[in-house]
Amino acid sequence: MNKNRESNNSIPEDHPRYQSLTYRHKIIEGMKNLIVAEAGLMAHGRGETFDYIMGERTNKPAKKAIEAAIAVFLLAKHPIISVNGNVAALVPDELVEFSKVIKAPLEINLFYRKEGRIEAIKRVLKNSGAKKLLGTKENKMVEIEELSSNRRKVDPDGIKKADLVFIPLEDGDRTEALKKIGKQVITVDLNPISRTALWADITIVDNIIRTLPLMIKKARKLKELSQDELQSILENFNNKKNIQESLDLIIKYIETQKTEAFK
Ligand code: PTJ
Repeated sequence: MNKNRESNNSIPEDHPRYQSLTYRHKIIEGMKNLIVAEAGLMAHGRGETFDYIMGERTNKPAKKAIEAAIAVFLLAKHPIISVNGNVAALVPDELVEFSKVIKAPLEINLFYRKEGRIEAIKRVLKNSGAKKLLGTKENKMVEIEELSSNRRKVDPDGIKKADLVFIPLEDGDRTEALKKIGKQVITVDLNPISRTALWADITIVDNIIRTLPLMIKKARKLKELSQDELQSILENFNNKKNIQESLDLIIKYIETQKTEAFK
């Protein structure tokens, strides 16, 4: 194989940051196709920064949070997966597969409701094999009063009636609102001190591109467990402590880089 072969997005496959640049390209393409909001580019950049200072790998606290998250999913009566533009652009196949394995529907829920975005996201998820999508019929939507952003518009058969809402890569105020109306919340957020990360019941501090495949694997495994066994996973999980462990890893990584990077 020609080591310098370029893929169709002009990124040489032997580039040391090939994977990161490929996902960056997906976000850019997604923005051109209306899947991703303009602000989604900045959100992605912020995520990259946190990923960088955690060594760009799924750390132990993230693995613990993934296990707890799957236990919560399997114990929930009406779980739902909320999909925004960035997630749809980065991991559409994995979203659809996870939805099938964990038996939770996908609901498109956007902060920036620009004309054509719902259709664009619907298209990408259908191409990945989604059969049923919630949040796509404007005249059917109801509102969550506690929320003033566009995210207040939800599907009555999805987020509205859910007891558990999975909100990966989320902006500030929704987690707080969802908690106030009694929902359980799971998030994936590379920023361990974002408002969403701090308010969620389970915070997976990791990159969604690594997390979702691991969640699918874990779901297949934990499906075999009894309700009591799932409960005991939760009893041994402390979200606050887990976030603090992620922060410790960042501190440790930077401390190490302080010497390693200059060798
Ligand atoms: O598609 P829309 O209209 O619903 O809008 C989606 C965005 C992401 C633009 C919107 O929700 C937003 O502005 O979000 P924020 O406030 O930028 O927060 C997104 C969070 O996700 C930040 O804390 C980022 O660090 C984090 N993040 C970004 N990329 C990743 C990530 N976390 C995990 N994996 C990533 N790949």
